[in-house]
Amino acid sequence: MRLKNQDYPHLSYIGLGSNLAQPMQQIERALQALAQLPQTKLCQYSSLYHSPPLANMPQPDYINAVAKLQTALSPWELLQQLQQIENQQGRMREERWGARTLDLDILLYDNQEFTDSHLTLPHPAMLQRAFVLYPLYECCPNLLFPNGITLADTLTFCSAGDLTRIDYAINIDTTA
Ligand code: A4P
Ligand code: MG
Repeated sequence: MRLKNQDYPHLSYIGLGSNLAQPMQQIERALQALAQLPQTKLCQYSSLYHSPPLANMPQPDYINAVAKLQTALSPWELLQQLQQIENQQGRMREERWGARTLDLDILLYDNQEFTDSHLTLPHPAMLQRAFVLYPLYECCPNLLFPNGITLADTLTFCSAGDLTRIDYAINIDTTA
């Protein structure tokens, strides 16, 4: 049965990152997996972006992107589904901030603001990260954060630095 828009009442933005095992293909595969999630519609996704690792950590450069979802899953159900996709793509958790085949973070879920033992929303470091904010801007230039600050204003304090947009066409059906 084809679901209607009102069957996916929540809006969420997901940050995707990879710096191992063909990162561009990892992100493409992850977007395909997001498009197949239950009770969820992949509405939009950004271009891919290249940047060096945070704090000059000794690991390969990253590819990042952002996806916009509408979903009927709760934030915890969504996190569980994202972790399953990370595991399917060979994610190992050896050290915090270590190199990874795939990292999927829930950046925003509606206007929810909370911390519990599994989740912090919005994602705590997103406002300082060019590799999150610039792709997010592509998906939603008018975005307002739960604290009332606009994404556009936030970007004026976050230089793009070494972030570069990649000319790589991904083609995933977002109309299903
Ligand atoms: N968790 C809490 N809140 C959330 C949320 N909003 N979304 C918990 C997702 N998970 C959330 O995550 C550890 C725990 O955080 C999870 O079990 C979940 O319950 P993890 O993905 O297993 O570990 P991690 O990836 O090491 O932590 P995190 O916080 O995702 O890492 P970061 O902060 O994303 O840093 N440089 C560039 N250029 N690009 C990058 O993408 N990424 C990192 C990783 C470092 N440097 C980078 C990049
Ligand atoms: Mg993560």
